[in-house]
Amino acid sequence: MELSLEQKFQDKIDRDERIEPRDWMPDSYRKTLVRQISQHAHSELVGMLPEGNWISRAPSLRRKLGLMAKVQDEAGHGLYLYSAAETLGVERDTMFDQLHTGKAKYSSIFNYPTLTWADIGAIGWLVDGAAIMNQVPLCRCSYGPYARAMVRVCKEESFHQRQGFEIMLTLCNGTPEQKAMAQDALNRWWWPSLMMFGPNDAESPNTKQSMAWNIKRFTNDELRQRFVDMSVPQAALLGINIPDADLKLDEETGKYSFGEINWDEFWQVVKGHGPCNKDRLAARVKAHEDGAWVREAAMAYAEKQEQKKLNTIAVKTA
Ligand code: BYC
Repeated sequence: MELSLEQKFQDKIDRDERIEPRDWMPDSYRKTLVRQISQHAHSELVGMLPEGNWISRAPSLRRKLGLMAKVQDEAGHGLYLYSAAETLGVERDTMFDQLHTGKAKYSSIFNYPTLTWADIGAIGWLVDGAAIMNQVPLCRCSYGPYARAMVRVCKEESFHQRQGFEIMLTLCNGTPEQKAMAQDALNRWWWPSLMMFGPNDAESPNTKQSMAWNIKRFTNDELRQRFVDMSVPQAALLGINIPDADLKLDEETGKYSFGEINWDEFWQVVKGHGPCNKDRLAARVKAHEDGAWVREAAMAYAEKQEQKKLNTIAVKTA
């Protein structure tokens, strides 16, 4: 019996093989990937903003260079991810329009303010830490271009995470005021970092299908739990306290149980009503508009090169 295209596709997924851009795929698989990859790309771009505004205020030249390199890396991640999404047939300008008009989602985490230098440490340690936990499994995602992009992204993210932890360690080994600043940053970034993993599994409409397609390899709650288990000993090493009175080690499982996340806050932020949503979007739109001349110059240069090539061919064939 001839297998349907859908059956052949699912068999390939079940054999843990990669799907490539020219392979047949169900519309719903394509749509899910465009949704996830474009949201991920937007997160990288918007993610540059909370850190970018500390470049001019970094406490030393060395810190400034490190932070500048990190922010540039995030721009690169955005580019790999937009390119991966484009292989699914969606135009980059369409994705930008969706971001700039507020129709597209991006990670809730970037709608919180960066009030002190310690926030830059906390973002590297916790936000990049959460990003790696979520993204390492995506290196095994069934869609080839996304999985391959994630390999490089994860290498760079793990460097960012170490850089952030080192900033926290320096502050925690510094003056009492510096240690207090690190504690304050942990207090403000802990819960939003847990929210990055998305709603609880019971409230996550996309997880089941994304796992059946090998896009996601673990559920939101599984990854969140791993993140908590990884971070608790790191906070102990820093000598600062995780702001959760319900955090408790289960001796039998070796896992930490933790308090209830404020899901109302999460959905408010996702729906555009977080502390910085409006500022982030305005800054992003301004950056896009200010960069118009660069895109125009690049297009003019590409057209000139193309014309030169055509002229050379014309001369050769004359
Ligand atoms: N913020 O059914 P669910 C980074 C949405 S790290 C906003 O569980 P899914 C970086 C979700 O989109 C951050 N929205 O969805 C780090 C869905 O809405 P739609 C980016 C969220 O897709 C350092 C609805 O809630 N990382 O880039 O199965 C520096 C229901 O959720 C959030 C990625 O994007 C949230 N936190 O799972 C710079 C990783 N959580 O689309 C940059 C790739 C959920 O149905 N993405 N929503 O309207 C993923 O792994 C998955 O998409 C998620 C959500 C785990 C995030």
